[in-house]
Amino acid sequence: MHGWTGSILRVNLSTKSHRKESFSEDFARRWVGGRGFAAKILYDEVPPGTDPFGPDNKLVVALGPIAGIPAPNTGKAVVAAKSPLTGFYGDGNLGTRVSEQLRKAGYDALIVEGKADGPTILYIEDEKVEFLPADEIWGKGTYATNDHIYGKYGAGVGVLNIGQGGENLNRYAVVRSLEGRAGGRPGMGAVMGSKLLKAIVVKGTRPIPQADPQTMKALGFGDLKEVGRIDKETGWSIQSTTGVLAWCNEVAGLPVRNFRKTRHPEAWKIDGERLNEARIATYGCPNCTMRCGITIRDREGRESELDYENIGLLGANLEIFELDQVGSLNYLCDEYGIDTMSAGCVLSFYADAIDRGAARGDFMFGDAEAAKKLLTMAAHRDGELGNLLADGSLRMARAFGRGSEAYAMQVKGLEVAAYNCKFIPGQALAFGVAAIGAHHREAWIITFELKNTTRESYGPEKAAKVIDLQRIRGGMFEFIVACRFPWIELGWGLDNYPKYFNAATGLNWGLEDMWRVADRIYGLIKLNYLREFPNASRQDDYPPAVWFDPANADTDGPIAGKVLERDKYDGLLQHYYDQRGYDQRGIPTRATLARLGLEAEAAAAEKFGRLT
Ligand code: PTT
Ligand code: SF4
Repeated sequence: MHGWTGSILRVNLSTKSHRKESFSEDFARRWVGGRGFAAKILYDEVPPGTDPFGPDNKLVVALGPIAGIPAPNTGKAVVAAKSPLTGFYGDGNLGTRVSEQLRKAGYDALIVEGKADGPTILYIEDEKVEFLPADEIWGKGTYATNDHIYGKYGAGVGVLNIGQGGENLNRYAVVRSLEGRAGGRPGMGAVMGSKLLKAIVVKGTRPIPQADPQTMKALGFGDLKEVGRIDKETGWSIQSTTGVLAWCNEVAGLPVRNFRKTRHPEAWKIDGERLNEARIATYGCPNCTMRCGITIRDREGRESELDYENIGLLGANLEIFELDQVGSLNYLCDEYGIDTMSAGCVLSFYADAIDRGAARGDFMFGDAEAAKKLLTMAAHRDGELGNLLADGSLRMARAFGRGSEAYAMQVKGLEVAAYNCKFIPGQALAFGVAAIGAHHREAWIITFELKNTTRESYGPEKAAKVIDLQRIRGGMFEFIVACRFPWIELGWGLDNYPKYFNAATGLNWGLEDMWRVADRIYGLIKLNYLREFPNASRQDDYPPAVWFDPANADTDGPIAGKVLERDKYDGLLQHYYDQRGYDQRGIPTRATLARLGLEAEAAAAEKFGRLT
């Protein structure tokens, strides 16, 4: 077997033991890596009903056959576990040197099980595995933790770590890496915290196995250069992801005031142009020539890295239009290691609930100083309110009652990304059917939808496009493990990826082979969902109810008077199910499961939920 190391490192924190396990070629071809490995491992090893914060939950860090090798944007890793936010499979993808270092250490994945008896740093160097005390840094934020680890192990190691959010089991705590990156929105950082695992440090010294290293080298280095050239030519990284903010405002797709409004006259104050003017430094993941991380000075004078999602949800959605204040909120999320997106939605929901009389309190939209205090309380589970905020908007809505669930901006418990879909049916569907809850990672159909079809359409072409994008974004990039930005932002050809994959593995795959693996992974995550929620229904694939509410329609602008229509959305959802081969509840049928080669997994699911 080429391209894979063929080994997984299994570590048990309770017994302080570890084992190197090999996997078969069949496993490698069926699941490839990253999200594929993680979904399969968690399906087989974490039974339904497992407490996400208990020692039986497992944290998986998984890489793919091109992760870490010099080719465009391969410095990424998938972190996954049963999510404490959504109650089923959850994952995220973050830039980190772990991608290269873990593979150099001889592993394609790491499984962490059990619970340590005290704060721990897991140190991995090739065959050596150590469980080191982390008392010195427990209670500290991610920046201080990073400094400590850098100081101790040198800047070249791969690191994943958590802040106070993860330690205190905030349900949307993320995992952070040294490159100023964060991942695992559905609480992967809290799973680390529940295991008293403060950080994972990885160092590898061996070459990453490749079938054809010469071709890979020529191809990879040449293409890295070319991607960098295209980025310069197009100027994409001048504003990076934040270029989209002004557009969202123009097309009435920006989240403003807990998604009540879709545009704001002051949005220009926090857009990509302003961000670039305020830039003090640029950061990127390893193996990247289009570095997209833009940092600014925040209100307190600290360096804070901002992307579109962060500005959209901590800025516009809270009606905070001072960039340095948005930078401060973003800095706190990074320091505490909590997801900026869920944090933004949680605070906007709280302000909205107070406004509508469902909750008590004096927090108001636009109040940046109060928002800072609330983020700190949420990260530390400080008092009753801190506890409530740390549990995410769905649990808050259930506690508030009074119909507030309608405007808790989440699907399956995961808060929505910064696209206001009150009249964007295809993107609303993309949130509804995303594998792990309302993430934009899998199907970002909004630009296609607004530029190439009619906005009003609920036709099968939109369901088809969502599936295409899921195969590419939620599938291929998540299991070969590479950043999708060269493709989506610079138009770097998708055909390049099978080339890298084949040079690494010696196989002869095309894109169709990739889509088959992608569909299998989607099918498996659905089975995982069914096992955890045997009463799964199509209602679970609906976006927030407020997007269907005529009382929430814009009063002026391009979509004045318009909202999503429930019966039409249901039709669009049915197109999606029909094209995927799913039943009326959104669960793959037996015939589909057989086509995907998931017979054994289906048999395991049937003990818990019905298949049709
Ligand atoms: C991702 C989600 C995103 S997606 C953003 S901004 W984006 C937020 N970033 C956060 C942050 O920062 N700090 C923090 N405390 N919380 C944060 N939460 C949010 O997390 C990310 C880039 C971006 S920037 C995007 S779109 C692309 N995402 C990719 C992906 O998902 N897969 C892939 N193969 N390639 C991708 N390339 C791009 O990577 P989650 P990152 Mg993160 C600081 O992981 O859980 O999926 O949430 O990954 O390394 O920070 O890079 O406008
Ligand atoms: Fe990382 Fe951005 Fe480069 Fe992607 S484009 S690898 S997210 S720096």
